[in-house]
Amino acid sequence: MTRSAEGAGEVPMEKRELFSRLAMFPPVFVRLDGRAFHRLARIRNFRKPFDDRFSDAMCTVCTALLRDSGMNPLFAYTFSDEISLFFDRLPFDGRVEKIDSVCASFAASALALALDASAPLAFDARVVAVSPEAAVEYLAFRQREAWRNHCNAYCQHALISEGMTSRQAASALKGTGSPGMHEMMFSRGINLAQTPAWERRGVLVCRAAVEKEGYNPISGETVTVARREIRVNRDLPLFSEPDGIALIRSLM
Ligand code: DGT
Ligand code: MG
Ligand code: MG
Repeated sequence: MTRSAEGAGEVPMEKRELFSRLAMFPPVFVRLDGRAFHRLARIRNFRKPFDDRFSDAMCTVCTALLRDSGMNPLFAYTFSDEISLFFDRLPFDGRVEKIDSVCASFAASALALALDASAPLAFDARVVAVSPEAAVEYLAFRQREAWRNHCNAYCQHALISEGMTSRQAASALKGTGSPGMHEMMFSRGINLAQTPAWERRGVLVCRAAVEKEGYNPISGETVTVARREIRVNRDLPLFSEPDGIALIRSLM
């Protein structure tokens, strides 16, 4: 056998796994985003501008990530086709490739089940290094994106309903800021400040302490036990305002 045919003899195979040891320290967010979900939305006929069944399915994915994935993120924030997972401790010794790939593949299979999908779907994943302070800023940043996405989705839908193609609608809206979009929809009878909160501000999925009545078979008494339950909050404050900041801090 020639030297070039042996090839790998020069560099041991395990050394070719260039990124497998790349690791992060907590706290971090892992952000997942649906791959080409414009196509999924078209194929599955998602309601426009917002489909509460799709949002419910994304919340089901968040719940599964918190409860069943074994990775134990502290909470999840979701809007549109994205999910941000907050980790105060990292699984897999913080190894980025492993965290990203397991989060994304777990989310994809959970969403496929939730939507009863007949074709595979995928998420991409990235890690975002934060500090506790930067975590609050990060969530405010994603929530601003949720608001922009919300205004854009309503305006796009309105213009397309009036006869524009999606390309024409996108170019008509280019450079129109949120106030302009607000006025555009107001003149069509929709107040963008009064649409459902989950459409404007996204949804938080977190654990909350609850007290449950239990029965102690040894003493025969009814006792109160503290449990942690997963809660889906569709009525969020602004993460840039004091009550939103307090809510996030209470989770961390
Ligand atoms: P990507 O992320 O670069 O692979 O490509 P996309 O197509 O996933 O683009 P992205 O993530 O910027 O936008 C999310 C898409 O998902 C966008 O086309 C609208 C769609 N989508 C998300 N939520 C809803 C919904 O509630 N209703 C409808 N009709 N579409 C939605
Ligand atoms: Mg996407
Ligand atoms: Mg997206």
